Amino acid sequence: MKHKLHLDRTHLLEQLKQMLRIRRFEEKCAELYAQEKIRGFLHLYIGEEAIAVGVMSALNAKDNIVATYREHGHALARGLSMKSILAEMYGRTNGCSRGRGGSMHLFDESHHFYGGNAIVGGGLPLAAGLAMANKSQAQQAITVCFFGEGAVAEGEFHEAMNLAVLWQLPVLFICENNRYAMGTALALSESETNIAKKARSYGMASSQVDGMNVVDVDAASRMAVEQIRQTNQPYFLECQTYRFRGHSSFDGQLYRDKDEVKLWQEKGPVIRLIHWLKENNQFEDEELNVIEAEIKNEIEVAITFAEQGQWESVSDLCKDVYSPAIATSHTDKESQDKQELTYREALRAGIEQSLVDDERVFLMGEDVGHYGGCYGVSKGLFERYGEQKIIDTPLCESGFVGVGVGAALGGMRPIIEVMTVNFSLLAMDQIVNSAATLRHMSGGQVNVPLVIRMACGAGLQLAAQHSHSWENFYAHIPGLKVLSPATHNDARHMLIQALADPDPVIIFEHVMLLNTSGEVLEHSDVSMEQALVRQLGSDVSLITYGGSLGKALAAAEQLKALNISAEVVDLRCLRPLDTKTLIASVTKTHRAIIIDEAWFTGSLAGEVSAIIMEQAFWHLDAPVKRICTAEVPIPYPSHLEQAALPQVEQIVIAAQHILAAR
Ligand SMILES: Cc1ncc(C[n+]2csc(CCOP(=O)(O)OP(=O)(O)O)c2C)c(N)n1
Repeated sequence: MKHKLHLDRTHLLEQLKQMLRIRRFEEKCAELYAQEKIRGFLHLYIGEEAIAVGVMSALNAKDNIVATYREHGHALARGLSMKSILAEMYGRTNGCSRGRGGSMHLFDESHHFYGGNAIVGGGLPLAAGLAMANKSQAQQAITVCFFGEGAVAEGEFHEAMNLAVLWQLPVLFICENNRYAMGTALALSESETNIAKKARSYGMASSQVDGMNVVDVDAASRMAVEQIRQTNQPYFLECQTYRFRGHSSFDGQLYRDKDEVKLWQEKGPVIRLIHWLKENNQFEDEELNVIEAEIKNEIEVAITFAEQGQWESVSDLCKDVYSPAIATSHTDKESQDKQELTYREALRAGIEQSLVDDERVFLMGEDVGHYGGCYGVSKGLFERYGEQKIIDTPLCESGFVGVGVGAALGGMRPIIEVMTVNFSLLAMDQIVNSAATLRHMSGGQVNVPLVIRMACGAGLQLAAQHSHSWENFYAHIPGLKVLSPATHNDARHMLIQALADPDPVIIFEHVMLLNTSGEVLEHSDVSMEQALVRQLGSDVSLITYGGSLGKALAAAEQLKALNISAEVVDLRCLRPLDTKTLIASVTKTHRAIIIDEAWFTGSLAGEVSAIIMEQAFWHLDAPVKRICTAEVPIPYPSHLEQAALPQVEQIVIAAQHILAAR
């Protein structure tokens, strides 16, 4: 690759200073770690400084950065203050992530520094998503993503490479190839050790550079950044480097010998630049002393700042898990026009309204476009709204959900469709480790206004890999909101409410509802987080959600004939749970049956039951009963599938049973 070297003396002295800042800062961090002032893992960047310094000097203030857990150097070179970085490592509220992230999660939105990601490979789709947001909003910014060569073995690496080229995203991928992923040498983990070549196989422009030479990294980065800005195509730069210290604070370095380390240290980036400057009569020892003194002073100031920082009060423990509540408006049901729609049509109407109302909204997923959606929900939308708004993705759940997370971070309002809940397991990393945590890890600086819709539930004889109810997995996670629209009206309106929410929302759409018809209002009449009593009753509360609501209502009807008055509570929002409504019902009826299509063990029904025990025990006249799916992967034959699932008859028998002693 041809690139012009930037050999201006002032610039080189600045590069040297920036590398030395990182070096001396991290040497001090190692000491502070030994003194137990810094805890957790500590991954030092020493030896690799030329990369962060070289790359950052090629960027503009508006460009985005996504880094890894070895990111002190990136943060310093990007311009985050040393004080705020050290305070973060101390866990204090004056830290750059308000003390919530620590060494591995440095954030600073004002510098477009989107973390510190401790999931190897996890940052790549996210960076592609930020780049997508930049591109959609016609910003000139690019996104730079740093990662180690260990990430190259991860699926998210390959998914991100493909998507970045396919969608022409302005991302600069910087692979910091320091030859070891913890203790595993590159040759032991990759069949092809030329990493730049892998990127080329995706059709991405790529090159290798000596990552121990800041002048080369600087020049290569400038060339790459210029090319990205001109072409809007991604670029891949493999920087060959070496870390002089262990992987982290707990590394005995048994996998490499001392001579090898010594050899690399001799060609280290700092020493090398100093030698070159001296050989070319550009540098006096006195100048080095001045730089070192300035850095020493900066470090002392940073230590004082960190040590004087406050610990967050325990009363604020759960701060920044969710954004502050937003005001929502609702229209009284009685004053509205109604229409009859299928559940599928109601979902589509919700998507369509959000596309029309908000230009930041787009729908993305496998086969949502040309095919019309796996379950036909988005049929016709591609023709009406075009490929910028209805985006077909390759089969890469982690990749496109991660892109959605990044795009949401970058100001878009993505609706991501995952074909079924079973496939969402492939995207768990991005949902749980990224979407649900970013707000908290950044100390509330960023939020992820993302909606993920997915089909769930059994009944179509789709057997053990397409039929499950795993709402409880997601309802377990702080940082997510989980909705289960059981009615046509909720199918129509919940999506719009979810998009207005600043936090990530998962919506479960039960496949057995898609073809059913029901009443839909013009406007939403109730908050998405509120449980609703769908039928009033006085003898027993049937508590349920999603695909089981119809069964509970049918059971209530049959119970009427048996002189049992059943109240039906539709939870609607599974996280946060509206405990007030369900407890009010149980304290009135004194009996509860929970109907949940998940398996018994670890189900949401178990959670609701525990809440009732804790909050309404003395109001109960009978033990709480759960009706869940049998503990078997959903079988294919219809009679076995139905035998596994909660049925109306079971609810009726259970109600009779617990009311027998009345
Ligand atoms: C998905 C995932 N798997 C495993 C780990 C544990 N882990 C942390 S760092 C690391 C090595 C990564 O090496 P590399 O990507 O080359 O980056 P480097 O540490 O050398 O900078 C491993 C295995 C992790 N954090 N994330």
